[in-house]
Amino acid sequence: MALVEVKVPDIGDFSEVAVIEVLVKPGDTIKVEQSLVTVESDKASMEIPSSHAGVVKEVKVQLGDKVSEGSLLVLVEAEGAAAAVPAPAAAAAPAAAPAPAPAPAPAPAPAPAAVPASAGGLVEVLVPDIGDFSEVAVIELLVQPGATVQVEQSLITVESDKASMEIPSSHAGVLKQLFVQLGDKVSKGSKLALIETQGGASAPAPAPTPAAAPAVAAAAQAPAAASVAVPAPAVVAAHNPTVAPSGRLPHASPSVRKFARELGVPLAEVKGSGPKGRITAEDVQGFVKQVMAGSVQTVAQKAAAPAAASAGGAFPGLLPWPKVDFEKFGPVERKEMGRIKKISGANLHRNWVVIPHVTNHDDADITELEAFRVQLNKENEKSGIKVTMLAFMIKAAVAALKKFPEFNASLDGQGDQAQLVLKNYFHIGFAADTPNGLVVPVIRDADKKGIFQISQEMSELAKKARDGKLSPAEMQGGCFSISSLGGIGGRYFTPIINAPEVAIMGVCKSQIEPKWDGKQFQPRLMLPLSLSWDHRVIDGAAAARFNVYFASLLADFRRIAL
Ligand code: CAO
Repeated sequence: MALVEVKVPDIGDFSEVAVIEVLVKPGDTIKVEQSLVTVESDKASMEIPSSHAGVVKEVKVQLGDKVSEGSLLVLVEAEGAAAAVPAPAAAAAPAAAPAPAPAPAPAPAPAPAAVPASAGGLVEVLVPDIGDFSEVAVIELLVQPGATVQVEQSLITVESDKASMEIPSSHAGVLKQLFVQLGDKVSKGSKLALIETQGGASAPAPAPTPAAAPAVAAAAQAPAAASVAVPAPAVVAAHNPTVAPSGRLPHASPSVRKFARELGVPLAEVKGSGPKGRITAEDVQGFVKQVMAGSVQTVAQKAAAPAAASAGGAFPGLLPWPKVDFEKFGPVERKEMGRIKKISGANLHRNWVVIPHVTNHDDADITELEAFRVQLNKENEKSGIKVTMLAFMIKAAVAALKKFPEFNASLDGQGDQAQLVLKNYFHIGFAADTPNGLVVPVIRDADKKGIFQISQEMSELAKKARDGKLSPAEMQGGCFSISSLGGIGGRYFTPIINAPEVAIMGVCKSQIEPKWDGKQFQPRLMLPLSLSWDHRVIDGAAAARFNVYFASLLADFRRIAL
């Protein structure tokens, strides 16, 4: 075993390039060709591979350091290596290693190449000499047919596992045809584009820039593995397959972009946490986790959602949504859906599809409670506050949530990442029917409020809701919701859980029903209850107990105090 200094090899005219990623740490076992650091200039990003296999003893550079050819990167205890320290570029590892050529100048590197295609001013642009790289993948098309391009304007981006580069146009003119598509593999001489040159005459291909020429020469002599793994990069990290929604271009090293591509991650949508917003492998992983947890949707998912919903595309095998020419059957009129309906509709749809709902039905005997409520309202007529049955139900819900804490919870994350968030506060939402659609205002800290205060707040929030004046804050933070159709009618229904809550109580119109007391039938005022619950969090037995307890509180409200 011997200590070997691994240095920055010949990277062409690049010097004083910043280290933007350190990819190894002391103790790591590395292989020949394994990338050690990523460096970046304003024109290129490249990973510098190791010339030796072994164990990293010391990393001699830090993020932000500027390095040039010959800069010491790491000390490696090389496997079976001789004590000699290899020269940066010449210290080649196995000749078979597919080492590309050293990088050239910061100028757009691959010298544009072209051949006249015809006498009519049409020229074919070819992939120029890009060093030892061949069969590199086209990852980005930067122009479309019909576009006017300038000499040196980048036409496509190609990428290997170690570097990315843009291929510039050799001619100015109108792009008539692109011969490549995303994913195609190209090499030196591959036909790239057909350009109608300005003025109609076929312009000669510009000579390779002086900067690029040495690169070609260097490529020819390139020692194998130990040298830099970048041929003739033009602009790299500053460009990526897609432009971010913000218009900014995602910023990531070739390996990170490769990683993102393998996972199908749209890099343009990933927020970079590195210097200058650079996207790291951890950022890509974090993005995947968020998408899997459902807390983030990709642009493509968002775009696909309406189509999928209407076409049944989200559920393979489902028939597409029927497309009917309604006018054929009679006169119709079309109406835009209101904003609230659209928002609540989308939320309800997601909740219904995502949450495994089960609904338990029960009845509460509210004979005494209703009599008490009527009496209270009579006594307090002058106060202007009308006590509603819903206010009692909100208090009963608080008591039941205290007794069954898993109902006062939310799921955070999915699969083996999932956690149950148990809440130590009691904010109760109630569904309010408004001319614009359904909204759910929230009574905060209902555990700390009395029946009168809750009744008053409810009436104020319900009025605000009907007037369209509820603020978003007044609809947030709910732990559990109650949806009362009692003022309208009906027997039972299946309320949809208001995510991220895990249960909702639906109540319908109370009615006098004959109830057997053991000796005879008694007329009792019965309130129908429909409790929907999330089966990922709650079991059927717990739901039945919750309903029984809730009903027992309404049947004898003194139990609340127990
Ligand atoms: N059984 C019998 N009568 C009931 C009752 C019940 N469960 N609940 C309320 N009532 C009575 C009230 O006592 C009141 O009668 P009076 O006028 O004689 O006093 C009348 O019905 C109207 O009550 P209300 O509905 O105005 O008041 P509320 O406190 O019960 O409800 C609110 C307030 C905002 C929840 C309600 O107006 C509302 O919007 N409900 C619809 C909720 C909804 O759309 N849910 C469906 C969601 S799923 O799509």
